Amino acid sequence: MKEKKKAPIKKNKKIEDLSLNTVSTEDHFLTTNQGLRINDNQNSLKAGVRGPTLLEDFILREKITHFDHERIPERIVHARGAGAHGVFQLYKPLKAYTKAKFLNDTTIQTPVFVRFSTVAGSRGSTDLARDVRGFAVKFYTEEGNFDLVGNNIPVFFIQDAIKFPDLIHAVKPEPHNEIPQAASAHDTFWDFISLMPESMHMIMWVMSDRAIPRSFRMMEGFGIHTFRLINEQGKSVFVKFHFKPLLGVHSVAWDEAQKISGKNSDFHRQDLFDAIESGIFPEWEFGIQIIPEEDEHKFDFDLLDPTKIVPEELVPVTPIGKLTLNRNPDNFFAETEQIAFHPGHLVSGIDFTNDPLLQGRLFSYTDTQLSRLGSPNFHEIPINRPIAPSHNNQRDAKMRQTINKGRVAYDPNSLSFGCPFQAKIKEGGFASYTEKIDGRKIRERSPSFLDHFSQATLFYKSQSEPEQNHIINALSFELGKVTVESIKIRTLGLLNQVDKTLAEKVAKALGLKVPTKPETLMNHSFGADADPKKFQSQKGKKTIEKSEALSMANTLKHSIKTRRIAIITTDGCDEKSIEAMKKALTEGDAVVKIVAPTLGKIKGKNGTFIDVDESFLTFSSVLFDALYFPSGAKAVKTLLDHMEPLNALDEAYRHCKPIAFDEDALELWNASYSSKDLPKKTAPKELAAIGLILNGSPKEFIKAIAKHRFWTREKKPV
Ligand code: HDE
Repeated sequence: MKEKKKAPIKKNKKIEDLSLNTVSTEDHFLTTNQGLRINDNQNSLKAGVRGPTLLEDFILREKITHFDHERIPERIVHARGAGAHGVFQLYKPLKAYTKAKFLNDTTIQTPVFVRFSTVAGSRGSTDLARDVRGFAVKFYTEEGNFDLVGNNIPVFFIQDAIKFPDLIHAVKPEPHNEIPQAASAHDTFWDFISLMPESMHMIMWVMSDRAIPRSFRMMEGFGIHTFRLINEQGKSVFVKFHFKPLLGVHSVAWDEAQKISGKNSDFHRQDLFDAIESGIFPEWEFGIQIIPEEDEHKFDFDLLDPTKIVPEELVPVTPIGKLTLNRNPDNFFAETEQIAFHPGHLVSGIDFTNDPLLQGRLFSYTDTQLSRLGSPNFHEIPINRPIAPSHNNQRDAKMRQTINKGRVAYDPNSLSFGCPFQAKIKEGGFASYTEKIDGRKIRERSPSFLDHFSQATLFYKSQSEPEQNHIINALSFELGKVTVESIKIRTLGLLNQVDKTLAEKVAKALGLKVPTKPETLMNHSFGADADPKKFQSQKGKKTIEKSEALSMANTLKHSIKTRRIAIITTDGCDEKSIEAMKKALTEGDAVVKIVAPTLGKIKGKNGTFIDVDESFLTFSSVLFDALYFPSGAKAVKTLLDHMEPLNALDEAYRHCKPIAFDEDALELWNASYSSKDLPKKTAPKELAAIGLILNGSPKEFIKAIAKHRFWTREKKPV
């Protein structure tokens, strides 16, 4: 067999071009799966028009049998998700660090598919659960698929893969009654956590607003584990992967998240789909933190410990390229559901480290695809196929698509002249990094993993005051749902080691006291025969006190792109007041909707008809980022007669969103509960500083929307 010539990779090659299985519904007759044209798809074959259905009806049976098997097992974790196609474009070659071609050739646009997800909930659960979000990227590179299967939080709950089933069993609905769905606020989760001090850093993140993102498009992504990059000379450096969204990192309020779950449980999925359909493509900068081999032991934490970050103040994140999502899937099941990620899908130039969580994952993902997708041929499903040609001697198995020719399916062979050949390293052959390993077989945690608190404290201390308050409230909420007092007390003991004031505030909300001797109640993360003293969790020395990068208060706040703004009005509105605002907002690429008591059209005071997008029945303030009440005395009077406008106003105020009023609409502000929340004579300038624009100025409103939220309006926790 002659070696096939490599097909040149087209720029921005779409995955759909690679799929042999796309079927259009437009240009075909309806047929059976065997290609027989169907004449009647409305009636089954019966013995007489009122008689029994005949077993002979193969058309009916084929259709119903297929239907009966339409579901595949959902992912055991990350079941709920949404995805999109896109491209990765490198900024400049990384030759010094890696030989991976897609990280060296700036003329290539590497196709990608990204799937975002929640972790705990099942496939039909709400998008807005308090949870970690999956951020899994499949790079279809010329040298094979590279999957970066990460999350929107840079650390994880546990240090060793062997604890994963326990963690997931604890967070999933309790097995006796399958309650609660997609929520960590229950006994079993906190029971487990209260006995796992190593989870404290992650707990700070999941109790922060990072766990209730405004949009998938406004989340960071992290590879979490330390990986290796390997260059042509075989030299290795350690690397951490980051994605930073160009729209900044933004979240919603917890009360809002819970309400969105009822009003539109597909909120994130829809947000992603709509943004891509509207042509405002989500973008991230892909960045790396490089740590030379010689610096491996320079930190006060272990690079192999997945409960630790490498603070950006110690090792900056260098942007190396841009990830753009520019095409929605054509079919959710075929693409988003059937995509199969695996941290072990690697390309030459990237390699693993010995992080014990990563090592366990390397087993888990193929195993899970076998049970979920049903066959080792899952790589042949169009969304999983590499664009690099694949040749090997693997054969057969369920649902094999490839028709391998010839009689040779073994290596070495002479009958096929040795084909397919092994590739030399310089021909792109993958060779694992030849790390020196010299150790005893041992089931033990490395002592360098035992500082369970310093980075939890670093995270908490790095938050702004409102962010800290949100963490206190989230912990008080979650533990408030726990029914067993000893679990709450144990958790308070752990929190106390993160930050004393934090623990005291949560204890106060729970009506409890922080335990004085928490140490005796914990540290279960060692084996039965181990000496507990050797494995006591510790608080190590701090390298830095604060990290700006950890606080969302310091995120980008420059754009109103894709923010949703409701203009609430009705007949008698002032057309100019609407038009000027709408124009300014849409010029900034915001999404503007006219909301009125009923659908149809409203009539302005000058007789112009304006289309209504949402009625008071379908509208909810929690589905919008900001509200605008235009002028028009008659309209304002009607709005005051309805419950919804003032409810929406007060709700948006509570959720710290920008709200603008023009002239006559000030009457609505004055009638609101929110206006009474502020000192009577608060100057308009001070109000503008907390996102309340009373002069109808589009410019000021836009500035406020770009800031996203004005958390200082909130009441402080107990
Ligand atoms: Fe996963 N994880 N995981 N995980 N994970 C899965 O694979 C697993 C972990 C992550 O959109 C499963 O195809 C083990 C860390 C994402 O399809 C499964 C351990 C991180 C997704 C699995 C971890 C992740 C998964 C379920 C501990 C962040 C969704 C379905 C050793 C770096 C990918 C599937 C998608 C999915 C196992 C820990 C991220 C069961 C055993 C840490 C984003 O194989």
